[in-house]
Amino acid sequence: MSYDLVIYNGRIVTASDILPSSIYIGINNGIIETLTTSKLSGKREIDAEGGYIMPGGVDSHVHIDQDNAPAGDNFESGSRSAVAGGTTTIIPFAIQPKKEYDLLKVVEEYHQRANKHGGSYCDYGFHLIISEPTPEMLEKTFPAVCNKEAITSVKVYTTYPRYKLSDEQLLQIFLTNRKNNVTTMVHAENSDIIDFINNKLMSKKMTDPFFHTVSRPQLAEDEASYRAISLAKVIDVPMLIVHMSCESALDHVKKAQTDLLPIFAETCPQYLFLTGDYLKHDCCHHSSQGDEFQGAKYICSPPLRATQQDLEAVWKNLINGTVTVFSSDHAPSNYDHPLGKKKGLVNGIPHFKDVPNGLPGIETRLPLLFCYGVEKGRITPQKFVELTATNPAKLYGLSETKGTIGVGLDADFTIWYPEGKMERFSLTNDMLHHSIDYTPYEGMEFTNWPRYTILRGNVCFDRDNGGVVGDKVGNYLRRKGSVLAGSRAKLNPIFQ
Ligand code: DUC
Ligand code: ZN
Ligand code: ZN
Repeated sequence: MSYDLVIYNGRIVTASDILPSSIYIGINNGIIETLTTSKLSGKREIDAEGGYIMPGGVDSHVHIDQDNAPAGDNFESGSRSAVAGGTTTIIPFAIQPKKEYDLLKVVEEYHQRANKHGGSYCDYGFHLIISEPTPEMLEKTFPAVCNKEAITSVKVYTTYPRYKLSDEQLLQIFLTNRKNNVTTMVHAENSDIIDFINNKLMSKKMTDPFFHTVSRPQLAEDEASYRAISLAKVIDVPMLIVHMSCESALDHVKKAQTDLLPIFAETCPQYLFLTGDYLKHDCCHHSSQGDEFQGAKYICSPPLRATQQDLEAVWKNLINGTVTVFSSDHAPSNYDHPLGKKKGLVNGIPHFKDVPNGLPGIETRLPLLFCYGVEKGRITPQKFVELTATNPAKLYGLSETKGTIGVGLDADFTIWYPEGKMERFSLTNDMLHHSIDYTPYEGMEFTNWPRYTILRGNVCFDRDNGGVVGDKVGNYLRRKGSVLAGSRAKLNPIFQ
């Protein structure tokens, strides 16, 4: 029997095991049909030459074609960059604009955005962002859209005037999500602390990009994380705190997990690799000296933390199991663009508050963690797979098709170079496939990179033979409920 694609001579990695390189993977119609030690033949055969064969990356937190980032990536460039970095599934956000209560219309709009330039290079789903919950909407339109679109996760904010919800609204959302088997993602930063400090900074004309880090202290994340956990505990509902950046906030998650609460944590590359120094105008990493606004390139929220010890604390929580998923939080804006980062520079005066928030990182997420985590011996290949593919697939209801390597699952793979095969290099932005004019990781050294990315049996990235070679064949993913949280005790009758 001949397969559409056969992959062999690589070490298959799952979240639990590394299999011997004698195994052949037989793929037909985009599905893994066989894993066997018998030799297989296929229309196309890929010799992994001893390199790791991992499940395609699942990036469960990316921002694409959002209104608040008009100088960011669209689905074409964002998904192209994803596959060039080993990611085969992304979950961007569909955002409820204020005063729009027809959530079906909201999601329809994002479907149109996804299809605008001929579709996506990788598979994708949507999380909903709820910015204005009304009782009517939560009772009727919300379950309707979750059902129709098979959406099983919602992000909410404790900060930003445009998105911020009160504690009572958060409880309402938690309860609604529990009833609809939807996972809640929370952006946890105390808004009043931030506003208070911001006003002080403004009055003292301390508006350089660096003051962004001062305006959002660790305590703001710490307090809001603890509060979000407390509110989720009232309802006994699964919750993930997104983009966690500091030890004290992660300690709250760790304690909740020890108490067997269904509380999960996400962190992102920027909180492992970058400190607040990058926001300083005289930072030695800035490419063109003399441009004093370049720190704006590193404005994201929560902000980059101050010290190397802060980064180490996040690494520690990634290794010890507190962190559940490692996402990019790809939220890019071009730097040299009037609606991009430079929106915060008016008549030569910097205003960090007006700089669009977020960093590009969809393509560098996996290579960074592979090179500096796996290859440096800080995490095992299995842990890498768990954080970057298996757990996000389980948490967001994709594990019947994505996130691991097994018979019957989608044939999504990232194949890495075997040791010593790839020439190490220093990253420059022109190597990347996003439509952004910088990378925060410029100049960093990479000892490996995805050699092939394969989506449902189609090679979509072949680094040595054409780069992005796939078509925009990405499918919209209908998702199931999370399988990470397990079942909950009966809902408190007063909440029925
Ligand atoms: N939250 C995100 O999730 N991404 C970018 C900025 C933000 O506040
Ligand atoms: Zn956020
Ligand atoms: Zn984000």
